[in-house]
Amino acid sequence: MKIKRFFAPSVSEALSQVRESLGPEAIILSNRHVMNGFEILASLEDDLTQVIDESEKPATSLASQPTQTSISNLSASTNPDPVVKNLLEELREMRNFLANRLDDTATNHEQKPHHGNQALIFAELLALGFSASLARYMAANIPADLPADIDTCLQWAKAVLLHNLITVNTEQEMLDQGGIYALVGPTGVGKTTTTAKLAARFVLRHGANQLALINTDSYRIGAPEQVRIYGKILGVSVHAVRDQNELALTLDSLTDKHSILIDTVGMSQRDQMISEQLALLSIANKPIKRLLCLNATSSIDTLNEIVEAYQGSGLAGCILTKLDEAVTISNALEVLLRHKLKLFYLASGQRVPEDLELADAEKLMYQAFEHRHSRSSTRLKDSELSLLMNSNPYPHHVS
Ligand SMILES: Nc1nc2c(ncn2[C@@H]2O[C@H](COP(=O)(O)OP(=O)(O)OP(=O)(O)O)[C@@H](O)[C@H]2O)c(=O)[nH]1
Ligand SMILES: [Mg+2]
Repeated sequence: MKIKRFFAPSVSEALSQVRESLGPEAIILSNRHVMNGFEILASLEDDLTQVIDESEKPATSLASQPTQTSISNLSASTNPDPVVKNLLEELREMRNFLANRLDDTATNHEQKPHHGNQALIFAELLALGFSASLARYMAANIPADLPADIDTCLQWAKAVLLHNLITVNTEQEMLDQGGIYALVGPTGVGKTTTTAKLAARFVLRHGANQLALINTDSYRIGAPEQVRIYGKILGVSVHAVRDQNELALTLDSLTDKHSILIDTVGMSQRDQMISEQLALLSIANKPIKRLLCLNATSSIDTLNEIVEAYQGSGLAGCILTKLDEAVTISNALEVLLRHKLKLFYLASGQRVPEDLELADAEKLMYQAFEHRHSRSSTRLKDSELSLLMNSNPYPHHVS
């Protein structure tokens, strides 16, 4: 038997050499990773058939058969020896199996850097608290030529997300420009407190007589009082309204004001009354810009539902509240990115007016990625990651 040795830097190159030299019928006897490359030992099927014939002779009483039997002879034979036939069949299967495995290995080996980065960014984004759908999207779009290095991959992801995050850059966009703003959102998210913080910020820049506060919460005991107290402290006029008519009349009486802030009733995103509130705030010739207050500690799914419920004909933007209580802000950032919501302010505490600042996209993204260094329960171990990437847990689902 003639056994040939082939050596190349990669499996696929070694396999090509085998095919070139011995043709597609070559049998791969062994393959192994050696220093600087791969070594494959291969032979031609005919050569191997001879060896089998020789070795099987004593055990299979082939004495009467010709010693030099080729595969074609055997298969063409009208009376082939069943043992030899079985052995040849097994060898053929083994060769095909090995060739397929080596092809797979070669493919995996060649694509490894890109696949590696895809797995890396997928796992990292999950650990940072982003959703599987965002992690999947980012993994699918990571450039193939990015070096296989965790920091480079994370920098790329951060830059992409940062590019898509919309924030106001200066006070000019709201407090200086002026207009009518209504703070809307679920119950207890911090609408009244944030209204007071914004009012204080405005008074410092433009004076108390340039601002008016309106409260639409006449349902709950004590709610109008809360705004009234803030108004009194700041020296700003406060007006309570019960319906759209009263709101329109009040706005008509406040045309001399630079800015008007409306504090609204908190409503669950599943409350049918949200559409009524939307109607209340839709007054002809009086454009009211709605700012949605989002609690940064809420989950991605909850925040998504809230944005969808409050979207209406369009939100001017949003304010993130309770950042001081949030372990990570990736959930809130993902929702802003998904809905292309402009972020105005960040509230991170109960103190009025101190705990309010302008949104800073870079700082927020830094915070989101900084979470990586803290321990995260969502972080996968390397072994779990390879399990995830190499198996299909839902074999009956077509992805
Ligand atoms: N930790 C923290 N607490 C906040 C923040 N903003 C508001 N709060 C607190 O959250 C609670 C509810 O605040 P409100 O301003 O009354 O909330 P709201 O959205 O007006 O509530 P409803 O009018 O009942 O819907 C209060 O105890 C506030 O002090 C914040 O940024 N961080
Ligand atoms: Mg309130």
